[in-house]
Amino acid sequence: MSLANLTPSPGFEDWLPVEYKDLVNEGPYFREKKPKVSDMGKFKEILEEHPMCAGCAMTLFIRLTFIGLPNPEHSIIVGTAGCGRLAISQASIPFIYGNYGDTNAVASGLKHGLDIRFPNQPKDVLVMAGDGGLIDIGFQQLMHSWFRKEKFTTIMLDNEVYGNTGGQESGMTQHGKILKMAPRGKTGDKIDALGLAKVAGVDYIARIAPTNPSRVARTVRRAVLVAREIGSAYIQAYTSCNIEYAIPTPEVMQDAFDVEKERYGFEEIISDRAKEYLKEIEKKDKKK
Ligand SMILES: Cc1ncc(C[n+]2csc(CCOP(=O)(O)OP(=O)(O)O)c2C)c(N)n1
Ligand code: SF4
Repeated sequence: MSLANLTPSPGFEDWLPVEYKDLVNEGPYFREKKPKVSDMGKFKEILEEHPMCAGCAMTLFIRLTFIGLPNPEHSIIVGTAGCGRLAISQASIPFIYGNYGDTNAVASGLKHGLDIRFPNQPKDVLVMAGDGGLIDIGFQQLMHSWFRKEKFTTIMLDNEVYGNTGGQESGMTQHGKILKMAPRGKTGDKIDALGLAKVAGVDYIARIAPTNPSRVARTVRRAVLVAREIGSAYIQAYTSCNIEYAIPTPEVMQDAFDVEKERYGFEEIISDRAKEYLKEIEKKDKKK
């Protein structure tokens, strides 16, 4: 979506809601200098309202993702069934609803189509889906998109449960966890999705919890830039489900800090060619 698409025709402006006008005038589209996380609250965000549970960490992570996009006006998100799409689909960025499990195949086709249709304008494709949608039902397509080195970013919203359907265990649930619909406790281990990404040759891999907003935005930016030029990118984000894990809303952030410290520390695994590329870009950014 370009700013030109969003800008209202003359005379029509008076009839539009103030939020819409704010987005066109103050939002992060086409600004010479992108707004920073520390400016949140001072500019119109791409996502502001959503119907997800109060205090859900996933929505915080999604908001930060949108701020981190290097080129929101030329980004497209592919999502699917699961909690995250409730917010992602409310954002003013094109959203494609893939069938559950199909996201990475849809994104592969979409990315190739966009490259043909817009040879002179890079379009950033991102998959944002839950752990169930990616590591269980979408596993085959996830892995094959990585093996094919498809140039898009996959973000796993890892709440370690099927949140949207009431608490079934997923491949990313920890061993032994008792959930509403896993009353005997999970028997298998949490799948090492980072390890799988590494084996598949993904060029940019990161594990992150939403404890440091600027780091989330920077990680998203790095992933998208690598996917634009080099190869696949994967971000695995701890985005707790306060409902299924019975985390009181005021303690959601404390839980994120605790889990980060225990087992979800920030980690980046970057291929040599992606490192070189990021070094160049970040050098140019600093000069600017
Ligand atoms: C093919 C298919 N199977 C099952 C479902 C039902 N379904 C909808 S959301 C969901 C679970 C979502 O869990 P996850 O992907 O982890 O996302 P979360 O809701 O936890 O964010 C399931 C099984 C579906 N929509 N389509
Ligand atoms: S069910 Fe869990 S993951 Fe889904 S919106 Fe509610 S708190 Fe967030």
